[in-house]
Amino acid sequence: MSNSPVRVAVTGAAGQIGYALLFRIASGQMFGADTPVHLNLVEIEPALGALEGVRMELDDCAFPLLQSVTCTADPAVGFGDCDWALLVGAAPRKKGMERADLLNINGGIFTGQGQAIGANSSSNCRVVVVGNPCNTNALICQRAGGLDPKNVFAMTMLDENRALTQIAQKAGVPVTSVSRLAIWGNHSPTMYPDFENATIDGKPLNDVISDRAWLEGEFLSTVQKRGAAIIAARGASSAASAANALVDTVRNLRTPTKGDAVFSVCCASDGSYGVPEGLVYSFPVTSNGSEYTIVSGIEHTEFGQSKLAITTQELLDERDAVKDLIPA
Ligand code: NAX
Repeated sequence: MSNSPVRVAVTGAAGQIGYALLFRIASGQMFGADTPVHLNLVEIEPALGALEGVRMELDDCAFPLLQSVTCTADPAVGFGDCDWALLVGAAPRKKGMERADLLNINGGIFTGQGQAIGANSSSNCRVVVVGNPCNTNALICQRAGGLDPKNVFAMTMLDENRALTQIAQKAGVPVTSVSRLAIWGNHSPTMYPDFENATIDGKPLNDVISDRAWLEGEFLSTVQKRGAAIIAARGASSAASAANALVDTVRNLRTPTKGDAVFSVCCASDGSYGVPEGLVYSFPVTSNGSEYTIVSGIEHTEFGQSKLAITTQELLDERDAVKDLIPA
């Protein structure tokens, strides 16, 4: 039996992540093999020509679940009645641009998109921001649109997946053996992949991997700097793995979490772990299929606490840099 259709808006749909993402949504990998999808593809005016080519390719796949494709540069149309808004598009950082400039340019984009979502989307629309700086863009979007903070997320699943594979390879186990390896904080090089609370085949990770110097050194820096390493090797930033992580994020949020598993997503802090309330911060969470819960009771050593302090401070600085864009 078929479920009701889902309407999904994707911004930056003509970009490289968009190209890796749309075909996976249309084939049913994000919402399941029984859920028909409508795609609302949102781009800036100059990219509409390229977007038309993507639409042709979607047509040429004859996906049974794909009900319609709307291409537009008008956010009011793009976010109209959408159940999910996947905000992938963002202005890239150009040479000589300071981080504050990037924050402000993207702040303008995410203000407009937040307002358009608030005015046009379905009342329970869930928003996942990928475009960087994604945590602060998500905060701006949520405030500008008056959106329920519980419905607005930013993505750190790619960082979690990167960390999982590094740990699994070091321990010589399949990735499925590694659990509870959550990313904390900002999607930036200050993020903290918390290996101290992770498990391998149910045992504390620290009991299986005794090479503490590797964990604190090479492991952390590999995960934190993976984006830059991919640009250096490929000449372009991660796209297929980012799209894959977005598929994982939406599936994780829509599916009840099994057993003692957790997953990483940036969501509004409720004050847990001393993170100021409202800050969009990556935590380990679980889902019951419709709502998520920040996992409580995790203990951090002094080492872990020092890492959390750094990434929290960075997010506070980002919030401060865009304070004019955030209505109180
Ligand atoms: P591309 O430059 O290939 O594509 C971005 C697309 O967004 C372009 O087609 C552009 O026309 C469009 N765009 C710009 N402003 C827009 C607006 N106001 N409305 C609609 N569309 C707009 O970048 P891509 O490689 O696809 O990356 C997209 C974003 O993802 C970047 O900001 C990037 O930094 C970010 N990433 C975030 C990751 C995460 O884990 N959170 C990982 C991957 C990626 O680096």
